[in-house]
Amino acid sequence: MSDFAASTDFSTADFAFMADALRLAAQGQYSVHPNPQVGCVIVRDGVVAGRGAHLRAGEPHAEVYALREAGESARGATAYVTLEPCAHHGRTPPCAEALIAAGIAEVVVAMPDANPQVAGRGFALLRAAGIRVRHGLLSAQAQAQNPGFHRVMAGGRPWLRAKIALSADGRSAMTSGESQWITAAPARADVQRWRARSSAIITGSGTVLADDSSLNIRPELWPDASVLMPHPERGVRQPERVLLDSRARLPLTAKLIAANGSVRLLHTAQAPAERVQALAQAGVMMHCVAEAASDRSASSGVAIQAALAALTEAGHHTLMLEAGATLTGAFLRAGVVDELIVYQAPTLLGSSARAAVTWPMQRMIEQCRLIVKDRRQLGDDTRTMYQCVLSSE
Ligand code: AOF
Ligand code: ZN
Repeated sequence: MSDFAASTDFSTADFAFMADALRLAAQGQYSVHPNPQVGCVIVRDGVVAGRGAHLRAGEPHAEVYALREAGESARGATAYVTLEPCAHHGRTPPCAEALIAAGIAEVVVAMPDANPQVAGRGFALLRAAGIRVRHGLLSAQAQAQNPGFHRVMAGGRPWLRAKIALSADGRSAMTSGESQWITAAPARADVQRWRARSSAIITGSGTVLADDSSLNIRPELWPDASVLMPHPERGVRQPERVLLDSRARLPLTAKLIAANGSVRLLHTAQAPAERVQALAQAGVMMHCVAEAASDRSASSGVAIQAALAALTEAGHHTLMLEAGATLTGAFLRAGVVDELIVYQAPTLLGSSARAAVTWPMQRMIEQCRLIVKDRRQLGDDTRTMYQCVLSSE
């Protein structure tokens, strides 16, 4: 971590330039995973000389684009960056060195980078080169832009959003499991955006066997994709699809396998070796993880904590759960859901239809209260974003 305290002496102009850098960072929200969204603004004599955003892992960082645009004006200028400039040779060379080489006089940072490869080294490099460094400007906003990245880098678990779709009477599928479609096109387009903001989409074998869903991003369902996505002509980044399937029952003919993008299957020692081998040959990344200790049916047999550990190990920090009632209930009860996205449609599915979340409760004291973060209308459907207070840090 940084070895010096956050500053408090920021001017109105500092706030405005950092707000601009945060807006730039958001350009990477659909494309940058597994890297964080980062933005940079270079200001010389009160005038913006260069702006940059990190858009894709493996491509230049925000500072590099901003320095390129600033050219000679970078000499003696101030750089506003939403994350501590990196000090390591990763997929790209260190930004701290690039800022030094360009003759930047001052660097203002929103928040330190907890990535152990950076963690204070970026600040140290800059200061050793005689650059004035201040940090802590709009840090809460920068933190909220990459909650999963920051928590994983600090040794925590990925950020997890669970999505459910409900009828007006709170049901999410018929007894047969049939659930297509409850919500209409605007809500389904919104789901596409949440998928695109995730590094992986998790589902359970029950859902895939019932719906044969591909769970990938289809820009044709997403009318504003070309506006919101940088370089749409380069195609969308497909989040990894993750299947919790203890017995590796996924058919080789499943759309999940045929669709664009990679698939990871987490199974347990219960899975027959020949199924594991056949799926691996079909290109599915196979992982054997621990079995849930009790209540096996609740999580397809795969232990949720073990699944999250495997996904963290694989580099994921922002996950979306799109599963049936059993798996959604198991994740909620495990306290690992950070946000619950509920789409509700103006329709009644009747009293024999299924609940969205399997979580047997007997008494009012057991209820799981949620905090409403946002509620809006999407066509005739509503979307409510809930914060799960139960989620354990
Ligand atoms: C910055 N500016 O714009 C970003 C940073 O694999 P690499 O080389 O892309 O490095 C990724 C790491 O660099 C990432 O985990 C994070 O610590 C940092 N990201 N740093 O100075 C940027 N995107
Ligand atoms: Zn960098």
